[in-house]
Amino acid sequence: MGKFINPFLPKGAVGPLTSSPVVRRYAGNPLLTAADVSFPCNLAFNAGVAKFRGRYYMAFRYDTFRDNDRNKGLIDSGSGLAESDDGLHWKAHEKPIAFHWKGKELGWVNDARLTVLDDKLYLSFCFNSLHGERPGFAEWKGGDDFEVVCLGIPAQRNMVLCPYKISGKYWRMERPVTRMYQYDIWASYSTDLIHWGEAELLLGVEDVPYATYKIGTAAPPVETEKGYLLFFHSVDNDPSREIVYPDGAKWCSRYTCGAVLLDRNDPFKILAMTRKPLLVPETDYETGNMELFWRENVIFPCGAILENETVRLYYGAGDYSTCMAEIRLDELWDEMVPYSRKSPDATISRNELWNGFYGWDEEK
Ligand code: BMA
Repeated sequence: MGKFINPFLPKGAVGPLTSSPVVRRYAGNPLLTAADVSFPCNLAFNAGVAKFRGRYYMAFRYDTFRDNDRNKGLIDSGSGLAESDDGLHWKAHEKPIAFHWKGKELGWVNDARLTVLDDKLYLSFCFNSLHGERPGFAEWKGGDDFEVVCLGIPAQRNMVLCPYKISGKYWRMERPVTRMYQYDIWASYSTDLIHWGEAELLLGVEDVPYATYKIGTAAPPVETEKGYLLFFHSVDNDPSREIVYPDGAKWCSRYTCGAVLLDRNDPFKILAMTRKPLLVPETDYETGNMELFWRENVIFPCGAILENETVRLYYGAGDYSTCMAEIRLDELWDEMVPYSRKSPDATISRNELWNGFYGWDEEK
């Protein structure tokens, strides 16, 4: 029997990172800030984006501070729609989105991803309930109204409905809060969008060299001739980066972005991965400004649109604004190396468990 090497042992600090030269930030960044929104809010970021029936739609997250003062904390968060003819110039709707669920309206619904599926526009989200953060997705009914289709159980963010079927089944990604401090990407299938199952691990933190803490689906996967292209966010923590905010909160995370290529017929099979991050917080609108930003060193992509062999990646910057960067597909392929997941699935045999999981393995 081969020796089991525990892939989950904590990693050391990742150290300095830089964005890949194949990523070109849009010169007009940021695309959207709270100043472009007419209803009260202070931050407009983490926006899902999709092209639906020839028009571009964006569902951005808005956050509102008590008395417009970041030092007094948040009193509201939600989502708003914006529309565009070209994906660059956006006009925000005058009202926030209303999420209807069984006769009530859900609150604090944010971090939207937009998915076009069966010629309908769906919005995947996370919302706060009295029993913790719950994910779900909703169908657009026109205007600012979305009808919730399905909710997940708590302790999850980054549920993302996929825009394609695999062997006739719908699929979605999820990101449960697992193993204390490492949060991985999972996926599951459904035949009716309501009942979900056959869940398995899609990508683990241990697979991403620049993640030490958590990863999550960024945008709904993009179909290419080589397979499904899945962008993910990746978080590493480093105490040497610690920022202490005026309210005493501490922050030492950095959010970067990478990508994996998934097999078209079996998305659980990873064909290739960017072993270095594509996008790393570097510009002043990403690395931060204590007066302006909510969180420094964050880029959080939620939308990817492929047009003319170029991906437009829409991302939240500094938990403050919505930005965009472009990546040409041919250049992206050069950044990706063949890869298969370290841990084939999230199970462990009895032998492996006793030999390695609790840290007794001699190769530790
Ligand atoms: C994550 C989410 C995102 C946010 C990020 C950085 O946990 O809450 O909405 O952009 O943290 O603060």
